[in-house]
Amino acid sequence: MTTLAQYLETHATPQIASVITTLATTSTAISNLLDKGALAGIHGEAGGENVQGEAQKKLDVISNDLLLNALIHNPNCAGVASEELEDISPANTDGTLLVTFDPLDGSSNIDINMTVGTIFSVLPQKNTGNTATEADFLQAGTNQVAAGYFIYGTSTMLTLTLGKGVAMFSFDPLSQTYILINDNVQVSKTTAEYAINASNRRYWLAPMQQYIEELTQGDTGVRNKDYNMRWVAAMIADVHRILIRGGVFMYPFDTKIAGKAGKLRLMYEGNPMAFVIEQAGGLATDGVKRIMEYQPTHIHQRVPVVLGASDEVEYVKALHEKMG
Ligand code: AFP
Repeated sequence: MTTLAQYLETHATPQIASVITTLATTSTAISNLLDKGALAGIHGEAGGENVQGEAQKKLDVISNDLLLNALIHNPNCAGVASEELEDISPANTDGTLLVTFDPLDGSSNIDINMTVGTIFSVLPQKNTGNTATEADFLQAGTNQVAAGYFIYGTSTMLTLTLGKGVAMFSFDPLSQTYILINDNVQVSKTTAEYAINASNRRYWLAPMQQYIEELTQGDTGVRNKDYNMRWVAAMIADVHRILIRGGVFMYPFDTKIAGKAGKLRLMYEGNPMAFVIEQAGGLATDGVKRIMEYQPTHIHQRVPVVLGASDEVEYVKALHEKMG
């Protein structure tokens, strides 16, 4: 049995290991709160809105505070950016790493006792010695040195990439440690399963409408295959399923809200998940362009997402190129 601590000792720099350990320790506190559920008084709305204009759940706020507080006390962490907070939080000027996180992805699932998770991305701080600013965070996803997610499902798990493949860990409640269960997670090149919120169909661009139309034609249609659909409304869970049994996940460009390129956030969801999926052999684009090559202009910027099985992601790209 390999524990997370043992894995980090041989695969990560001491600085990255320390930050991942802080994230892992905090994830167990979040997981414990989720286990207590309604008994811990954590269900329901917190009463405010986050920077994205979304109603905050109590547990969104608690998870955000737990992660923020733990990370800013880690000497290796130079700054933190959270999906829930308007501004970045500078931490230790001597720190060499910046951390971005979505404290509780899929938070609408909390009250219905369904899967949620914490997504994180670790970037290098190039301005060590100075107080971190938003500009320090505006790095392309290709600069990430670590990324992954904690999934609070029927069991709590960690999926982690340090840029050399993807490892999956399962939390053992007895020893209170994460145990390695797969050190070489791979996304299958082909699939017959897709994930998309189809209620947004009328807002999609023509190539995405065409793609989903083809997938729903079944084995007598253009794709000669019976496709199945799944949607958990929590990106971590949909991505986790793809890592386990394959698939393609999409939150494409839509015209639902003027000026917003889809729903998902580049720095808290798009980049970390793209890093994980690519490291597992899949692809992650905005439909055409590689997500990790976006040069961010704002920490809360949105990005259309098409990720997972490379054959499908390539097919979507070809449709966009053909149909314009
Ligand atoms: P919340 O964390 O605000 O619930 O949003 C989750 C999410 O960003 C992503 O994890 C899901 O894939 C997506 O939104 C679900 O969106 P729909 O509301 O369109 O189903």
